[in-house]
Amino acid sequence: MAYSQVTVTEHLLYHQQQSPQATGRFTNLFNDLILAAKIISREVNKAGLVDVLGFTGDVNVQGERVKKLDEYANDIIIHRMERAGVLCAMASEENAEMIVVPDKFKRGEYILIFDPLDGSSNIDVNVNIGTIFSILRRKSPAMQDVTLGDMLQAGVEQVGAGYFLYGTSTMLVYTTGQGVYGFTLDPSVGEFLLSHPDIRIPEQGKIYSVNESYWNYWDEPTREVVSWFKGVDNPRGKPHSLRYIGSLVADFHRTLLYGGIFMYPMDYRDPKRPRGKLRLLCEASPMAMLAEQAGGLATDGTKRIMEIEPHELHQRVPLFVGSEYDVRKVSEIYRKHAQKDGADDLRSI
Ligand code: AFP
Repeated sequence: MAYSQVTVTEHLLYHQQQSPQATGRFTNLFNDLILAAKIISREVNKAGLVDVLGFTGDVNVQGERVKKLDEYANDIIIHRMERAGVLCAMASEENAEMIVVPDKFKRGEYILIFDPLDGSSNIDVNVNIGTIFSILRRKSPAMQDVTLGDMLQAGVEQVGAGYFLYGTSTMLVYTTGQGVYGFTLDPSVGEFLLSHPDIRIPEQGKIYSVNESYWNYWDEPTREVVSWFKGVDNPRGKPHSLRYIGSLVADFHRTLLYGGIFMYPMDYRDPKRPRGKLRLLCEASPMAMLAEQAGGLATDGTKRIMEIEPHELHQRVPLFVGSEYDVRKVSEIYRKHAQKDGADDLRSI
């Protein structure tokens, strides 16, 4: 069968058959999520035509102004997924607390963590946005109430991760730990068709992606990292090109296909509270799983993103993700500074 004729459902069923313990519940989860994304995609595509643009005036848990389409996407996913019969709980970037599937619906063992419409500040200018998701299996016994502890799992525990990209075409890119696959929505038949089988991220890239306006908020090691990508001291002998959309799904998608690195480092906007912006559970962890499954890497500068143990639902983390060579370079520079700082500390004793 030619790639372009394989639907995402066929692809999921094929992988389900490869696993003797599979019950089909995971495939059901995916199918419901796909339906929610198709509805969001339809609304995003006509965003300029109907009265869904503009701010609602509300503020979400991250202190950002919420747009109508964010709310719409959030509501659609929650509505569909609580009825899927396979989830026990969800967490959304838009909700402060975890969302337990109500008693009136059948519950299952899976947990869905998602960012319903990432990059929403780009909606008004018709730039790509997306839905990011991470799928976990609950740790506590099914007879007990699901707890926050069930949500706070390191990235290595994810059983699936991916994103929907609403762009020039709508795409689904996902992994269940057996490689990364990309599907493009064919609007004429309403199906996601396999368009990018077994995506591999190039070992070294030519592009770096970072919001460089924060230069004055960065520490010395971070400035050295970014300077390295602008420099010529690399196997190509040329500076990396800069590309930054400001929508993680779009910047990550380009990085996955073309290689290079996406960075959102820790900054010192508030010197007392240095922090990254991106959320560990609904942004960094799923992107890290995709990157690793495609042969790339993801780090916070010192630790592998996939191994970071979360301690709160909306925890933020610095993120460096992309081609293996480029991400290793980042870790190398941070390590060099950490060793130097350690030596300086020793000298000052
Ligand atoms: P919005 O959803 O508010 O547009 O934020 C998008 C985002 O979380 C992520 O998609 C981008 O990579 C990042 O923020 C961009 O942040 P900066 O504007 O600080 O560069």
